[in-house]
Amino acid sequence: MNKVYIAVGSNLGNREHYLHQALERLQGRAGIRLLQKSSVYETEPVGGPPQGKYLNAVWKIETSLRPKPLLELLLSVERGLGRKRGESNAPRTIDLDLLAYGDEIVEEDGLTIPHPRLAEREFVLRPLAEISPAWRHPGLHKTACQLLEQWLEHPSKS
Ligand code: PH2
Ligand code: MG
Ligand code: MG
Repeated sequence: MNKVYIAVGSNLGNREHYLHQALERLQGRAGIRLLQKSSVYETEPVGGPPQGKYLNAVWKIETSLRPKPLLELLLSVERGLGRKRGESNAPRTIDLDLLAYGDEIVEEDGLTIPHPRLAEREFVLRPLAEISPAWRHPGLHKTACQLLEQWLEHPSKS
């Protein structure tokens, strides 16, 4: 079984409802088990057009699905919850990003793991460091805690 981190975000409509529904739908699938979830953080939007605040969280799951089928599942849950794809960084009902998959490094078309902007995003690093401070980024060789400290010393806004 593989340990996977998923970053979730919502800033459109009933945000709590979308987070809750996304978790229900993922947990309802064979081959997925929730191990841990972070607190829910309300965060200022980073990038994109003017838009409302986000709710963000990170979930740790255990899964038998390989990265590509897991990504397809995340995208199908997003679609099922009314996610429309258009302009990048536009407001969304739900965003489910595959942050990390065990300590694998994956670079395929449409899929980069760990998530390429993980270390630049406070809204990801805070919930990740809350549940797994000692998790180590397999490419940057730093823990979630160290990445958050690094971000706080040199905040980036991407
Ligand atoms: N997601 C983005 C862009 N900006 N800002 C916040 N606060 N939270 C997000 O989840 C987020 C964002 C692209 O996926
Ligand atoms: Mg995202
Ligand atoms: Mg996404």
